[in-house]
Amino acid sequence: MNETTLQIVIYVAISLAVIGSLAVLLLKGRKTPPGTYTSTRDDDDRVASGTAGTSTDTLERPTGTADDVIVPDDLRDLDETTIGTETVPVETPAEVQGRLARLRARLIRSNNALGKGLLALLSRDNIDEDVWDEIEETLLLADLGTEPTMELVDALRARVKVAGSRSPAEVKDMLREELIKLVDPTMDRSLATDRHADRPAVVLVVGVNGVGKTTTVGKLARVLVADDKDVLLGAADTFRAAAAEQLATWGQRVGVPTVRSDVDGADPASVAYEAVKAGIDGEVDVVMIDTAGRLQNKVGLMDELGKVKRVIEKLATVDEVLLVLDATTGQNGLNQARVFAEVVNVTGIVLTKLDGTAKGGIVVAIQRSLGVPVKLVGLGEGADDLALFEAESFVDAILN
Ligand SMILES: Nc1nc2c(ncn2[C@@H]2O[C@H](COP(=O)(O)OP(=O)(O)OP(=O)(O)O)[C@@H](O)[C@H]2O)c(=O)[nH]1
Ligand SMILES: [Mg+2]
Repeated sequence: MNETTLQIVIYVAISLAVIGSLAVLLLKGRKTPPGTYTSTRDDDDRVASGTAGTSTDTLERPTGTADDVIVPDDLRDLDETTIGTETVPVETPAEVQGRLARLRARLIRSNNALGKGLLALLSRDNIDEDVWDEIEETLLLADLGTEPTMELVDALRARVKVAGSRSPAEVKDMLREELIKLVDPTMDRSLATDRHADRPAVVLVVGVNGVGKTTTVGKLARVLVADDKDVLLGAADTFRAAAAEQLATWGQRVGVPTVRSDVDGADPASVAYEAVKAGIDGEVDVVMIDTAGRLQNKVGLMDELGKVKRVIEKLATVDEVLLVLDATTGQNGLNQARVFAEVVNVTGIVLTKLDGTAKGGIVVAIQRSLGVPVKLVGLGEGADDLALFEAESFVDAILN
């Protein structure tokens, strides 16, 4: 064998060894994209969260009641994202305080016709029955709901009678006061996101499909990060393959990890459980769980949601259940709200897409029908287009 042949043999041998090692690594590896995710789990973890005394190789789906099932199979592929700084640059979220006032242009654009219309009608010298009818119609068209509309019209009638002639400024003040009363500034709109002594606050986000749940979780993560909180996300929407990816991307943008399953159709309750467990172990302040939303009349979805909540409650309390509703869907949104409220104890409403509708009255209608405050409003698709709701700023934007 001459020297060149020997060199070729050594070269081929080294190449084979490198390829072999890579193949072994790949076989051991998981399905997640390289560089973006690293598993924080090992086999011991899986056994610990599975059925005691069984090995990972022989784990089977446990039988028993649905509430007890933390399905080990589903847990096998749970990953926790690392902060994907290489692929998604970490951003600094916008200041949270006063966002509604800053985003008022969006509300003015969509809801100003309502305010302007009411002011014009109420400024007429002679407000006869026809005008009152028009006022009533304007309010109903804005989705205020029958009862609040009647209340407002009665209050305005009484005040107009007492006031006699009115300057435009007086009319505006009067309408502002009465609208604020309806929107109810006394409702507690604070978010229960303060960490408990030994565990994180848990926020569950629910709603039918397409209303903006995942977007809201992403935007809210930014609000909490801006407030200096440690946040962890749980992708309990296991129905759609892209759902976890969508959520994880939101998280990565503000350096927040996401617990997810790579198995399509994995048990959402398992993912929620693992997320809360990771949140407890990692001593984070808030764990936020995104859920799937198919039609509310599917009993299965409702059962699933109830189970997600009960399973989380084995580890922690669910401090906040946010129901996301699309403001553009009007009455339909109210029906959805009632169905969800029967299954989970809704503690706050997130009203999305208020930038795209003139039906701002839905705020009042929803609060009345559920007895639950609107806590957040979505005013656009941008990352920081989510604002804490404030009655005064909202009414001011409508009447501007
Ligand atoms: N204009 C506007 N669009 C919004 C707002 N919030 C969400 N969206 C858009 O609504 C669409 C649906 O949002 P998602 O967050 O995916 O909705 P989802 O409820 O998670 O949907 P599923 O996961 O399919 O149930 C996206 O295109 C969002 O950008 C908002 O406040 N204003
Ligand atoms: Mg979603």
